[in-house]
Amino acid sequence: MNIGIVATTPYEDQKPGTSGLRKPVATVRQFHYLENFVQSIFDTVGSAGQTLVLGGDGRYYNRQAMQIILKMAAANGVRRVWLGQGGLLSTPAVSGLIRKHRARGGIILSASHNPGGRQGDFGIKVNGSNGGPAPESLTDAIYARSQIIDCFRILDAPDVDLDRLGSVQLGTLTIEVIDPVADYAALMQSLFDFDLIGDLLSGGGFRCCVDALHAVTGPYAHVLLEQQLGAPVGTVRHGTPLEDFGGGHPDPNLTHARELVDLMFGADPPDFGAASDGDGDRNMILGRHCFVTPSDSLAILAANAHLVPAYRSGLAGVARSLPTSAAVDRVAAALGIPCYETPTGWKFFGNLLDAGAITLCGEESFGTGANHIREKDGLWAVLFWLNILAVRRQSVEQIVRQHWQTYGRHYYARHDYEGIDHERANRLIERLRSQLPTLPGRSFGPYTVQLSDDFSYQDPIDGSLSHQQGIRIQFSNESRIVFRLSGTGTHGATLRLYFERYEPDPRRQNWSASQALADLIALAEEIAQVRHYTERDRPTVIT
Ligand code: G16
Repeated sequence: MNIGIVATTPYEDQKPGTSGLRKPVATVRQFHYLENFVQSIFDTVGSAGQTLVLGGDGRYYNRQAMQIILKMAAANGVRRVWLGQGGLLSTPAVSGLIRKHRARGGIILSASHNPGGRQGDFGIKVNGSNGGPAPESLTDAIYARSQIIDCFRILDAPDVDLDRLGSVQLGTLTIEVIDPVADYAALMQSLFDFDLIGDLLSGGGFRCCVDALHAVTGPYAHVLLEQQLGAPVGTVRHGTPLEDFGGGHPDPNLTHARELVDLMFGADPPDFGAASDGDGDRNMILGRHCFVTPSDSLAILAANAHLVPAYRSGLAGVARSLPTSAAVDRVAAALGIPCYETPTGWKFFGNLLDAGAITLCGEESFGTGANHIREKDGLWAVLFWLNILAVRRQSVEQIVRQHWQTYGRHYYARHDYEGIDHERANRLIERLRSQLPTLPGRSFGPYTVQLSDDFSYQDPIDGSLSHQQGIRIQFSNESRIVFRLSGTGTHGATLRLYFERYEPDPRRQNWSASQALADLIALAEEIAQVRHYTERDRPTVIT
């Protein structure tokens, strides 16, 4: 088998965003586009003699891209690749495998919650040796390399059988094709009380529905919930991964997981409902006629962590991203543990987790996780909730309402304006930035601006600085509006507006979020002229 050294020319648009390189399939399939980026990864991390983990969410082009990457890994001197059978591995499973095998890192082929299929998106995420998303310093270096690349290395070899378990040799590279679920399932068993959850799920009185949205969590959920925990077959819906996610949008929120939402808000719903995204790192939690916001979910997990074997001895600390509500801050204060506020992006939790400064962390974007791996983890959150329900034997709604009574309710909503004009989106942000110094002290009805800035973060562990991470306008009555541009969209710009209002009085905790936040939503319009700049009269998605 010969190693080919193939001349190439750079593509300008290979800068990774919030979560790796994410592009339309048509872009990734351009001549040498994938090869250029993968060679830039190998050149930057130093691949010779290394062990890597390779997986993907099964979306269109997953298998073809796997073959190219394996042949390039062989030509670049990689020693061993742990590969999920069929090219499948969820993002949390990759993180766990990197840690288990002390690998140099991993490559995950996924555009996460973005649609798949021929017309959809494709993505390449790079993870480091701690199992977490590559920090900005590494993705910047990969990008810099991609801008000067002039050749890539690839082995001239037949395709690898991705479906047969066992070792395969590709030149000097050993490929271990493994069951994608087994190691992850063992890790979950080490964290949760499977006997207790099993009693709940198999007892007959409790009904549960997990919608895998035809994405990667299907095989994991079938094994964990139905085979190991004894939930009835049929508990997991849409559990077969499809290249186009069955034409759906694998994003677990109130808009895109519509079928599950209709079930949970319909007549005689199950007791518990959950969904995950394309690559299995996000989660949405529902009860009967009850949606748990991701911010509340994080706070409730933290407040109930002592009920779960892995966290029985307490939490070192917690962290949330800037736009996530401060619900978890109140739990941390009550527990007497630190709470960190980071920019959006899971990579910012990595140092805190590695240093042992935090145990749990989460984001408003349906991501929750802990120190067992270095990615957010959809099924872990589902099992955590089931463990709590199995101990407390209350409904999801009772648990949420009791939480609000104890800590107060953080009304919360996110408005997304997707596919808007880049230039207009930037102008909105620039205009807001120029207003920031003039806002503190100004009153808008009962809302007086206490603080307004463009969030900067200094990593408490390595001191690195990240600027312009989101514009926050904080009011004296503990309300907040945050504006930021998404780092994961692939068509035009996506503007996100986050609204939060704190209500400690249990008698005023029964409004809908849209009622409770109406004033703040109007205020955002007044301050930022959202309709004018987005040329839209309403958001594309509200969560
Ligand atoms: C990625 C990151 C998340 C982050 C999200 C934000 O999620 O892993 O940590 O919260 O992007 O996206 P945006 O910049 O669009 O608001 P994922 O699930 O797409 O990998």
